[in-house]
Amino acid sequence: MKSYEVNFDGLVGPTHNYGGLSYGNVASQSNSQQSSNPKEAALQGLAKMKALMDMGFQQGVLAPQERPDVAALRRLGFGGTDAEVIERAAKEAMPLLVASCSASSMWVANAATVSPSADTADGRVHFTAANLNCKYHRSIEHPTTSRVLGAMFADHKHFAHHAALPAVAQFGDEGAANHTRFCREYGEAGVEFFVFGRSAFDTRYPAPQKYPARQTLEASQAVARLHGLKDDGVVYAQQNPSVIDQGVFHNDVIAVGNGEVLFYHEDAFLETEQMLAELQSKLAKVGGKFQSICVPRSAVTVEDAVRSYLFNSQLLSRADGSMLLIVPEECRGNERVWQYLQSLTSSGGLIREVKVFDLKQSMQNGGGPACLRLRVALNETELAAVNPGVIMTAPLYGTLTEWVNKHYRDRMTENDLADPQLLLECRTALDELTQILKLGAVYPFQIN
Ligand code: SUG
Repeated sequence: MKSYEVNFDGLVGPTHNYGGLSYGNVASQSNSQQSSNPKEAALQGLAKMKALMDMGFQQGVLAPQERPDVAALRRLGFGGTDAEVIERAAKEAMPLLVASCSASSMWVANAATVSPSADTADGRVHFTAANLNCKYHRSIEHPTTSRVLGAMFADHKHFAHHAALPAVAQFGDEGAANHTRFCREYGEAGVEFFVFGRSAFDTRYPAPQKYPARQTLEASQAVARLHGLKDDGVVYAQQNPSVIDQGVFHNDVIAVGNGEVLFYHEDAFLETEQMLAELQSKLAKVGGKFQSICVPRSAVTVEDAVRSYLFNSQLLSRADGSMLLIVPEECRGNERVWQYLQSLTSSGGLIREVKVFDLKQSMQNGGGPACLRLRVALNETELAAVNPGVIMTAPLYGTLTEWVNKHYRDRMTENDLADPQLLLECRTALDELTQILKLGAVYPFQIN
């Protein structure tokens, strides 16, 4: 049976703004308070989806969340009508209003961890929504994420959904941003690679000194258990704490994998040799031939990687077996990174082509091409069981572009978030979107 990696990209929501909310994420901190352009952000994301679809890849779309999140503000004690809740929050606790307005759900690599059916004990595709509890503005995403994923992958015969892990730092889980899967074919059993930043219970693992390590070993292990993965099909590795302290807040800022290939920076991990050997031997047990491409620090520094997002790229398999790298424009803007990419594609190796995308609006908050997509490996039968409303087609691209042009503002600053009109605009837009994507009622304002 045929199988695919389907990329579901997060549609940027109408409140996209630069709130400076993510300590440890260099771009988020350095662009704090700049004015954003939500319309441009959404159109840039849609253009990437359309381009991948046009190249023949399977592409889907994941809906944004309801923002401002009035229900979240109510839980923090702001009362009255919806307009009064926003007004009070703006007056008394602007940072909380900003957090409740973040469009951060666009980075759907953090929405969930997904294990394909070939790896799981019950032969279903498993999803665990990420609790994202390192940052308040992200910790409020998972209930709606679960409803949206449930509406997209509704058929329980093929899809199993798990609620987010306990919402405490010991089980900090950032989803697929710290998870990669190696396999020969997408539909065959593979090896799932979980990368963590620290251990919550075992003091032998070193932790970063400056910035938080968002993902714990214990969270990764819990997800592997929930999904029914075999010990032989899992490898755990620790991120190098010193790169977290340089702004590598997720592993997908320093490494990316696809098929049998891991593309990574020399400084990305601890115990790298041991980790590569384990990946090699476990992949061999399912018939695969593990390959790794290490980018030396002499060619690209960690700082270059963080600024250019070289590793936050999409590594895609083409029909002829070669691979294509989708990188952000910022890679072309960095001389060393661009030079490295030229030498990589001309070396006769597996990665033959680099395609550049302008995702500046998302990049300024620390979200590159890989952050914007959730990979779901599906066989033909499973793909047919996905809600067809969320699969990208030329007409859907046209409809969504029109929808963005009709509803989105082209400028947003902190002051705009307090505008009660914004809430109405967003709800009108999202109500229409659930009809376009055939999701049913998934947002708090549609349910309560
Ligand atoms: O969690 N930025 C996101 C970026 C997530 C990137 N995702 C992956 N690497 N997979 C984060 O730090 C910034 C929001 C703000 O500051 O307005 C933010 O949440």
